[in-house]
Amino acid sequence: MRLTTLLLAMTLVLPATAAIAEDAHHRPDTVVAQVNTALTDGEIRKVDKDAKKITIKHGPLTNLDMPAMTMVFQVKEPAMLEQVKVGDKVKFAAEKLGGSFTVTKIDVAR
Ligand SMILES: [Cu+2]
Repeated sequence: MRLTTLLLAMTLVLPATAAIAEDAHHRPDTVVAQVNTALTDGEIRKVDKDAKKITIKHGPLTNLDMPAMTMVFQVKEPAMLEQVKVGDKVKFAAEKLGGSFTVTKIDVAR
């Protein structure tokens, strides 16, 4: 009788506990995904195809903990240098790859 009561109690409690754990587990993932995919506003100041570098006046980069500034970035794909020209307003993402600040995604804002 006691065992039956215990099993019944577990059956009732476990699904609720699992649901809470699932919820708590998924929330941080969602936040990380939003930070990683967030694009920052920028304006192209210089494109150096030989050095595969690009100078961008950018807004705050929250994932890199960086305030707004003008700086030089590496580019992940050389083709990115063909997509933009000086003066273009862009939306871009940057990460620190191999110790260098690198543009990983860039779109011209239209
Ligand atoms: Cu910067």
